[in-house]
Amino acid sequence: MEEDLRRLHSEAHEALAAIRAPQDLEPFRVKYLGRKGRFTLLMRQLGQVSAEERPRLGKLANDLKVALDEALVLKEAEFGAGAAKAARAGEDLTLPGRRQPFGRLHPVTQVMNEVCAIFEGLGFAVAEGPDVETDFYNFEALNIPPHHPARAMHDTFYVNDTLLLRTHTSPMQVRTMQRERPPLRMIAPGKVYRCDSDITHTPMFHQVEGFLVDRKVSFADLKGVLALFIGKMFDPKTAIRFRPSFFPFTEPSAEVDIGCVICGGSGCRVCKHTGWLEILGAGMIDPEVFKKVGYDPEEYTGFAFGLGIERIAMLKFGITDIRLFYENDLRFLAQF
Ligand code: 2NL
Repeated sequence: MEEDLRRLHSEAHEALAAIRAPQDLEPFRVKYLGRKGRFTLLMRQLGQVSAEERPRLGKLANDLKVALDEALVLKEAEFGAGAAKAARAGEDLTLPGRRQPFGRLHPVTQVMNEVCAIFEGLGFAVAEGPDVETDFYNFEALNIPPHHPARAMHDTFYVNDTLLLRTHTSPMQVRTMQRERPPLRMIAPGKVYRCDSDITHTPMFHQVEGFLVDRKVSFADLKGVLALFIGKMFDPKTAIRFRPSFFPFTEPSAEVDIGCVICGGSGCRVCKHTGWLEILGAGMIDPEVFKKVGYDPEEYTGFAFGLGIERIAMLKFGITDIRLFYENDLRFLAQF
């Protein structure tokens, strides 16, 4: 019996040492250590051994079995964690892994980050705020009283009588002026909402508004800051022109055009053969706005501007339909 045990033990260890592939481990375990395995069957014969021999042989059999169990565990570890289990399930761990596709930032996010980085580089702070606003912050404080025609122009989504989805990010600038004193320079990036939808409008789009307030701020400061921004955002040699315009919250007001980035000014479909593209609106903050936030318009002046991110992204990337940004088609999004 003792000899049988020792022979089986050394045979099993040799067989284990010869194993080269993880899928051979499980047949080995069944053959030697399974319920009907050779070691198990031999141990059952202990019942026939004489009573004085039984304790010693019983202990020997058990020690040899434990040693074989441990050797099997070590062998499994040699093939790597879980390899033996995977092999039993018919998986091949030598196959190369499936690659995770790389993601990227949405083109609107890319342009948004770029715009913010340029103004942050000029020392502007960044302020974000809620999409649902009060009538006061979105309209009243910006010199747009009830029944003003500009309200109809903004195609507002109302939540109830006093709450609405902000139509621009100016509310954050109003809050900042209420809370702090000049000198101030800040940009407000974020989502804005207008009930409008066609190839150049979506009901939600992104805007960056900015403003600067101090003593003796002039229109020349506005021109300087915007020229710097446009030079960094587009080609540094891009032509710029200011056209007189009107906003209830600025006086004087201007719309800013750049030389067409598509045709270089000679005229094409994108610039409607004018050679110019409108990229933002701006102006000197109206004294009425300063009064709403408790600033003395005799003491302070300031400029403000607003630009649509989707519009800039369309010009930069040559996209003709704004709705492509929001269809989540990876064939489109993966190009940026
Ligand atoms: C446009 C025009 C503009 C402003 C936004 C502003 C904000 C305050 C006071 C005065 Cl708190 N003005 N913002 C000024 C001029 C133009 O946006 O076309 N945006 C897409």
